[in-house]
Amino acid sequence: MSKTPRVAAIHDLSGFGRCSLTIVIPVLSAMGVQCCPLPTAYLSTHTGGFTGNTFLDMTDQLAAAMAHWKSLQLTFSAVYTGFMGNARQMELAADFIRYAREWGSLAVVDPVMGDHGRLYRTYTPEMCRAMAALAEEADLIVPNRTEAALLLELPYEEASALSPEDAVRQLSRGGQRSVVLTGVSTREGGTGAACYDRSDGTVSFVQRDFVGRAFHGTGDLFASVLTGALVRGGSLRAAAELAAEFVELCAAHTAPQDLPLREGIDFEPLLGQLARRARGGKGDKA
Ligand code: PXL
Repeated sequence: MSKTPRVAAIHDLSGFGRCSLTIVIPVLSAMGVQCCPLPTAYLSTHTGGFTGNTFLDMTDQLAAAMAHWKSLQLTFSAVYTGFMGNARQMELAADFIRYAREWGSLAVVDPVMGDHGRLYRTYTPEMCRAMAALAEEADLIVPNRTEAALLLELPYEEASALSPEDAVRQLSRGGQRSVVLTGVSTREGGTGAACYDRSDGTVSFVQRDFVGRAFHGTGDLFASVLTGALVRGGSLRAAAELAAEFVELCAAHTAPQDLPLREGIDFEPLLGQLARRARGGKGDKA
């Protein structure tokens, strides 16, 4: 049996713009983790800053691929979900998590729905309700502040006024799931995350410099590194540290290039560094 951790990744594939599977696959691979994609949709570009993108809904393929994998009794270290095309896909993802959990799999749900106080263009209220139901299945959720408000069913301003500690505790639903809330700033010029670890009930913070601008794809980059570090045996806090550090590194590399924001965060040249950090450095016990 291979010792390489294996992750089932349920996200969209956007051809241009750097997000979801074009981040998840290279990041997990660089970290020494086998990524098995279950694409929810193919889009020519992501939906942030581009108009006229194509959208091929892959719900039927998703259901068929999951059924095939179940028939093969495939096992995974984690199921990691992100951007969904419709509410049905979230039900399928929840069902797949329940299957994989029987074999000991961790469920990481990035409840991708929006950012900066606004829903992504393709998300409907019905999809947000389905995402909340999917998040019920999670061992760990990784919302940004917009998604936290949606999960807490609070107006954005009200949710943002909660202290990060209160927010993650409320999002944990009485300690049922771990939470890494992103977009948390604890000092001037800083950004990072608040982490609620359900294994010991503690809240901790990771904080790095906010460099440049809010590049597209940073949420996917953060959650992918986090997931990779966790399945390699790191603690939640160490995994969040590594994720925040790598996002900062990539932001510092991207900022001076002055690329259009919609082209995303220029992480590819830094994957070698991530691979070295994942193998030996802080953020990973393996
Ligand atoms: O990064 C989140 C994301 C993922 N997938 C698609 C998106 C977005 C955000 O805009 O449009 C297709």
